[in-house]
Amino acid sequence: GPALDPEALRQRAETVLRTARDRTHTLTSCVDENDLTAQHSPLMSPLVWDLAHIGNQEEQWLLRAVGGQDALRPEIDSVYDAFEHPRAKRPTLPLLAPAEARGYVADVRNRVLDILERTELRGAPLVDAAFAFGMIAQHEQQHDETMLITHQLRRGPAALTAPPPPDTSGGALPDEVLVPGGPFTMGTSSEPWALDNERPAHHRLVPPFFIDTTPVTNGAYAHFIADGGYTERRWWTAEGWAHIQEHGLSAPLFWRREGGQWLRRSFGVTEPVPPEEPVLHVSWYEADAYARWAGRRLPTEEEWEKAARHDPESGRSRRYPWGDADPTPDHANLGQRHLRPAPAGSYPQGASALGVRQLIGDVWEWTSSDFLPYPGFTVFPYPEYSQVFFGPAYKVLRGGSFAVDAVACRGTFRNWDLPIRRQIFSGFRTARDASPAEVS
Ligand code: AVJ
Ligand code: FE
Repeated sequence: GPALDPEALRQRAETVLRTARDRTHTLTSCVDENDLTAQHSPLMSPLVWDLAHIGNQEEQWLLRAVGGQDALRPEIDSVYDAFEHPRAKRPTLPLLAPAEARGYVADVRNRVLDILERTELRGAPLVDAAFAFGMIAQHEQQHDETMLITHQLRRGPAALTAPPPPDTSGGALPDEVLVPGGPFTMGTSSEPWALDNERPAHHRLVPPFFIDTTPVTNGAYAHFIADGGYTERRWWTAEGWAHIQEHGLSAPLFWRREGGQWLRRSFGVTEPVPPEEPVLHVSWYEADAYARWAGRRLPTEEEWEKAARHDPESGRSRRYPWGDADPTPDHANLGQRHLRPAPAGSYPQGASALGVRQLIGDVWEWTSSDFLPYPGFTVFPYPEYSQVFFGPAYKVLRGGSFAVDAVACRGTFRNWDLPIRRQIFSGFRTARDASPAEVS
């Protein structure tokens, strides 16, 4: 954002750390001890693992690396190392019990706030502009989203509730928007808390294309299902087809057909699938098949970012679709204020320069692109954040969901996951090439 003076920067770092901790508290205090230590799905860690892992990462980066202090609990580093233990095995580890884990994260945080008070936030890359503090706030928020996924998978009555997002979708919108061809600036070299995979800023030449004005809705997705989408081989890649056969998939995760209508389970509540909301809990394979059925394709990652950031008047790339100002509740559905996406076409104030809606917040959007480094990429500060995942196994998702906090979301932010994943808050929009006649 705009360059902050040292005191404002310190205040901002403290605020984002506190916001993350409030959310962590909400997610870990609304269920009992059994629910914290149980494994609600083999896809996820016990909630109490995420809790202590949040504290352990904070200890490693802010207490040890920035503060230069000795380890508080060196013996637990390996228990909370995500690479040593797959999620399915984490319940068998000697985890800190809920009360111990709470005490540990609070102890780390108190020491970190002291360190923040006395660290000069300039001079070395890790502390410059409070980078490591911003990185750790983003890390905690990413695990808060992971814990929210665990809550969604959890059986039993609702533990979390939230009001629905406002419906600001009034008025007819065009189905698609033309994004003119030409160069644009992708990635960033100036966003202080951008993570390594978002860097550096570089030029890309993108041919003209059309992109959906809004994410694909449940109603549209239900047409795909009703039209035999899951039974016709021709819409699917070979891997996608094999995957849906092997697992017997015929609808998004959490959907169920009953009495001639689609129901879904959403945070402990079963409800009719709302046709106007963006579709949620689909894999890359499903998104890709839908797009082919619709006679379209997924956007590439660079197309998505150009649609989100390119201002055709100035030729520059914005921080967010609406401009450079940080998100407010009028711009986007972020931060777990709501537990669902807003109806397609909502958030007119969050539209891009070209009129594309809901690029930020609501649902993560699958792109057709593999997760790869940008030209000039350098690991910072550790290879296990991004570098070890680069390659064809992972597909890029963009834009964030209702479960993403603003600190971990911007026009350049990149997420990635396996193409089979659908417990994540994933949806998509579609695109197509623009023909020469449509461009002139
Ligand atoms: C960027 C969301 C894929 O949760 O696996 C958390 C973020 N990295 N701890 C993940 C992350 C290390 C990461 N994603
Ligand atoms: Fe982590």
